[in-house]
Amino acid sequence: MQKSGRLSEDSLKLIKECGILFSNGAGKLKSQATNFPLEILFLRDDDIPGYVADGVADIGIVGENVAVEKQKKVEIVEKLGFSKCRLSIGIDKAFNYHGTETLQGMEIATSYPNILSAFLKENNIQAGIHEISGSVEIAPSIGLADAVCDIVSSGSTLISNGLKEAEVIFRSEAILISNPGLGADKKKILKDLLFRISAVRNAKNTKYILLNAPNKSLDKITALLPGVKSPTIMPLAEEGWSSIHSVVNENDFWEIIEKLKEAGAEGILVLPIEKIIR
Ligand code: PRT
Ligand code: ZN
Repeated sequence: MQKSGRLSEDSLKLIKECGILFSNGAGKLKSQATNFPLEILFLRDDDIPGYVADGVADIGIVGENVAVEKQKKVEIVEKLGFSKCRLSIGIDKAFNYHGTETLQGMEIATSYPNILSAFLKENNIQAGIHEISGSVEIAPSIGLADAVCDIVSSGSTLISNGLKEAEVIFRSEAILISNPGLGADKKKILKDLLFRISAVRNAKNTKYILLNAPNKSLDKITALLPGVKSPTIMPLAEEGWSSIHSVVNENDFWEIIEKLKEAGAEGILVLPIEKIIR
C-alpha cells in the first residue's frame, strides 16, 4: 500500500476494519500482520503496479488511474470505494470548449500520457502530449501547453489556476490489484481477505434501526423495512405493541424515517453497523 499520500489513511483503515493487526510505526517500510498471513510493504503509489506485476508483492491497493496508466500485467480484483477522483481535460476558463474536436492540434500537459493517448485515439484527435511529472495545472499559464489532463477531485485546483474542467476522460477510485499468477495457497488467503473486505464494505452504507409500533401498523412498517432478509418483530411488554429491528441503507434513510413516523413508528433508534456477512 501507499506509504504516505491520499490512499494511505483509507488503505490502513480498511485493513484494520478487516480485523488485521500490525504495527505501522512511522518510517517503517514493511510490517508483518500478527493475526493474518499478510506482510505489508509501504511504497510510493507509482511503484505498486510494477511490484505486483513482478511478484515482489502479491496484491496491492492503488488508484485505478495509476494501475491503468502503468500498463503492468496485474488483475483488478475489487473496487474499494475510496479516493474517488477523475482524470479530466482542463483548459483556460475563457476558452470556448465545444466537444473533443476542440482539442485538435493542441498541446496537452499531463502525467498520464497512456490514458490520454488512448482517449485521443478513440476520439480521432491529433494532439501533442507533453509529459510532466507534477504541477501540471500551471502548464498553460507559463506557455508550456494549451490544455492539461490531470486528476480532479473538488475542482478547486483547476479554478485557482484559471482553468475549467472541459472533459472527464477517466473515473477512478482505489482498487485492489493482484499478481495474475498467484498459487492456490495465496488465492485462498486473498479469498479470505476479500470476504472480510466485503463484510466491511457492505456495512459502510447501512444502519441498524429499532423502533416501536402499534401492531395494527406492522404491515405498513415492515413494507418500508426490507432488512437483510426481512425485519425482526418482537412483542413489547405493553399489549398491542411490537418492536421492529431492521437494516436500512443510509441513502434512503431520511425518506424512510419520515414514512415510518407517518405509519405510527415511535422511539426510533438508529445504530451504526460494523460488518455485514450476507
Ligand atoms: O508519493 P506518492 O507517489 O506515493 O503519491 P502521489 O503524490 O503520487 O499521489 P497522491 O497521494 O497525491 O494520490 C494518490 C491517489 O489518490 C491518486 O493516484 C488518485 O487515485 C487519488 N486521488 C484522489 C487524487 C486526488 N483525489 C487528487 N485530488 N490524486 C491527486 N489529486 C490531486 C491532483 O493531482 C491535483 O493536483 O489534487 C489536485 C486536484 O484536487 P482538487 O480537489 O483541487 O480538484
Ligand atoms: Zn505517485
